[in-house]
Amino acid sequence: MLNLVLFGPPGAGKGTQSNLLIDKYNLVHLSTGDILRGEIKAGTTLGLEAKAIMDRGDLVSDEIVIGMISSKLDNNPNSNGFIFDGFPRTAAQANALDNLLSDKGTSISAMLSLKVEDAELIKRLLARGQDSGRADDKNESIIANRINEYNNKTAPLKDFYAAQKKLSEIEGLGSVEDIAKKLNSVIDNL
Ligand code: B4P
Repeated sequence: MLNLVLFGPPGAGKGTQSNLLIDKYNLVHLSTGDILRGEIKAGTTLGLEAKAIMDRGDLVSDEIVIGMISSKLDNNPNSNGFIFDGFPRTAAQANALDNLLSDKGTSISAMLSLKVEDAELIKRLLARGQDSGRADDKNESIIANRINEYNNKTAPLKDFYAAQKKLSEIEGLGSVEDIAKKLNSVIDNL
């Protein structure tokens, strides 16, 4: 199985690149952000709980997102592999993911980490906020909080995967196509 963690700060291009990779490598796309936004749209109890947290730019609880990923893995028993987009975001989530995959006799193949400077992230997210309607993209102080959450709780996970010799860092500035080529070349050499 090919199991990829697509990693990077908010706005780095994780969702954008995941959409290209799922077609090329025939993988199942698991985006915790998309799943949570789906729950909000459907008006579920979980969605109501997550909405206020996401609108502030904070991270949703580990318990909720780990439960979501666990059930999605169970629902796709015959997949070629998965792209984890926006998950894991904390040490607890990374440990839980290793355990869930090991229970299924598989593991993470690689973490692909997109590197983009803060000024570009803010520019991209504010631009998306103008037409996406996403509350967390509209306001610069909420975007700053998301970047802060990433630096404090999520960026340290690079060390977790580097220790397993699974980390590849990729420059995330440039055209979507050029970045996709760089990701493809790392994946093809795994
Ligand atoms: P996510 O949905 O994961 O959103 P994101 O970090 O903003 O990244 P996204 O994938 O959407 O953006 P992309 O970089 O592709 O998270 C939202 C919230 O959900 C979190 O703040 C948190 O509250 C919650 N959450 C999600 N997962 C969680 C977890 N595991 N634990 C706890 N909480 C969780 O693209 C951004 C923009 O850049 C787009 O407009 C795109 O068109 C543009 N872009 C992409 N590539 C570009 C390029 N090369 N050049 C120019 N623009 C580009």
